[in-house]
Amino acid sequence: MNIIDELEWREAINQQTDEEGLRELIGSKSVSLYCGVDPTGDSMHIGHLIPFMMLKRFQQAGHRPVILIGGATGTIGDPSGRQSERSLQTLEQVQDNVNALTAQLKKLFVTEGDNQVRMVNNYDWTHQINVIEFLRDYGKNFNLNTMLAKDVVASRLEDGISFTEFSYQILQSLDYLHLYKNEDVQLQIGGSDQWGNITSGLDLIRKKEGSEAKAYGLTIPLMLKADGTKFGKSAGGSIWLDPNKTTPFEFYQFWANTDDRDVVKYLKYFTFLSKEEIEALAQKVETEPHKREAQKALAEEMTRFVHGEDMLEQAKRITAALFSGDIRSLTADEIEQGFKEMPTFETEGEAKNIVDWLVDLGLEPSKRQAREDITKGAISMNGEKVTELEFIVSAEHAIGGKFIIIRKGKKNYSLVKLK
Ligand code: 485
Repeated sequence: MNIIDELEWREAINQQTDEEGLRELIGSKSVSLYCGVDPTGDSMHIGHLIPFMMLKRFQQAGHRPVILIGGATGTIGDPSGRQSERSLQTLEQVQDNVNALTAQLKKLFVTEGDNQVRMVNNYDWTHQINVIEFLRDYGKNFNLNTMLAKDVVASRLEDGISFTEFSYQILQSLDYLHLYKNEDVQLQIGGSDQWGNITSGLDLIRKKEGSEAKAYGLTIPLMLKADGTKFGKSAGGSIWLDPNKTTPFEFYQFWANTDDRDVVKYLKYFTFLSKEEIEALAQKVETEPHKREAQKALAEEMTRFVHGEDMLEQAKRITAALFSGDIRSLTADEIEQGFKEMPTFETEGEAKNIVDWLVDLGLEPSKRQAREDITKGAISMNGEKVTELEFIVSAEHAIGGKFIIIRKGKKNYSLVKLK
């Protein structure tokens, strides 16, 4: 299967500027292609990942990816997909974000020794362009009517858009021209919101390099969920790639909780599993959905890709421990990850009778209720039932000196932190 057929099978193509032309080009040689991202934050989320994974698919098919970090465009801010003007970030903020995103992307896509992914920063060729050069050499090639007609701009005209954001499309166009001339790049990809910017770059290339210039654009569809809610968010917000923002365990859980109606779509769209592997998993969703094998495969593939094998193992251990109640096998760090979203209580850690301890912390409403729950075996501490009313809780019970896990009933977990 060639790469375009594969992307079609994966339902990963939204629009193309010249379907036949691109097929021909891709079939004839190893093509350089690029995707850019702006340093508007210090981490990417899973929505950003998709176009970069596409780059990797192209790479696996023998093509040559370029990742662009928008050190220049990030100081302006892309108006695409936004209803209102952005506030400017300071230049220091942008630089910090450039560093953070560069490290994140390098970790995922630039492998030591086999350094085939080129990373570039548009600040390098943009910062020295002066205003006269900008207006004479580039501005002349942009037709105001065409610029105004771009969805992004048109949708903002009523409420207003600054000249700064309006000009964003020119900067991104300069990038494509620069990469076309200097890095042999002939294809730009991005999310569907990037269509206007990509086609604007192609217009510039044709004007400056001649109408025969072989350059193309391809966008990737927005991921929609079967239940109509926005993809890529959990109760806690975006799913970040930075493990300090979204822990590997939370990341794993996000994918493991995918709806049956979405899981095959995600396997195609996000993972590097083959058509045969995905078809076999799709079968499992039909015949034994309760086993959730497709979800497990998705969660494993994604967590391994973003966080590595060790973090995947950790996420699975936490998941298994929460399921079986065998909390003692977890380290303090694993508990912190696994119980981040659960009710948390704090104590000084002085030795105390279990009944008083539960009531004082607010884990039980009354001593009577506490005694009843303990006697009927409904209370576990760190995975072990506490049935003695005389039991004394102390700092010694804290895992790693930090945490005590209380389970009430089957799956009512609370985290008690020692101050
Ligand atoms: O030459 C370029 C300069 C900047 C950009 C691309 C090429 C970044 C682009 N304008 C942009 O804003 N991208 C978004 C971002 O940076 O957050 C998102 C897109 C999304 C997808 C993702 O980047 O909204 O569709 O392309 C990688």
